[in-house]
Amino acid sequence: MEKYTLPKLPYGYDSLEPHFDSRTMEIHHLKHHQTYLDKLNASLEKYPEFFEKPIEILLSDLNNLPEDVRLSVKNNGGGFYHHSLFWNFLSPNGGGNPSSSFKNILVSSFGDFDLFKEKFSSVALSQFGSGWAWLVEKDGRLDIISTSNQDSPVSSGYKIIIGLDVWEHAYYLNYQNRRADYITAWWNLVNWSEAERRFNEK
Ligand code: MN3
Repeated sequence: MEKYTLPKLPYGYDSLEPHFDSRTMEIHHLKHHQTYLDKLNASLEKYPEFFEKPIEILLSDLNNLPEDVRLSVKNNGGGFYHHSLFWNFLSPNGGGNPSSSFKNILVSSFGDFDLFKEKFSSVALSQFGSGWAWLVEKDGRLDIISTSNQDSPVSSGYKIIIGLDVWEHAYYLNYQNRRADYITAWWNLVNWSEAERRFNEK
C-alpha cells in the first residue's frame, strides 16, 4: 500500500526571496512538513486502507476514524495537508491583484479588496499562538477564519481557498517575533490564480 508522500515545491527554495527566505523554506518543507508526514504514515500503519483516500477526506470526517488514530490524523494529517496546500498558495509571480472576476467576488464579500486584505491580516495577526488564517467558502459564502495548531477548516465543512501558516516556524528565522512583517511580506507572494482555481473547483 502506498503511503502518503511529500510533494515537491513548485519552485526553488530561494524563489520567494526576499519575502520568504531560502533557509526557512527549506527547513519548513524538509523538516516540518516531512515530520507531519512521517508521523501520519506511522500512525496509519495498522489501517493501510486509509492511504487510498486523499487526506482531506479523512480530515473531513474525523469522528468516523478509529479512536486510536483520530488525534494523529487531526494533528499530523492536518499539518501534512495544510503544508501541501500552502506551497501552492505561494508563487514567485504572486502578489498584486487577483483577476478582475475573482477580485469582484472578494469585493462583493468583503466590501473592497483592501478591506479584505486588512481583515485577513488582522485575523492572521490575532490568532493566539500557533495556527493558520484562512479564506474559506461554505454554502457559497466566503469567510475569513483562523484555526489553532493544525485544526483543519475541512473538519468544519469549509472549502479552503487560501491559507497562511502563522506558526513561528514559518517566520522566526527571518522575522523573529514580528508576525506582522511576515504577513505583510506574504501579500507579495499570494498565488491568486490558485485561489481562484480552488474557488471555482467543484
Ligand atoms: Mn508550517
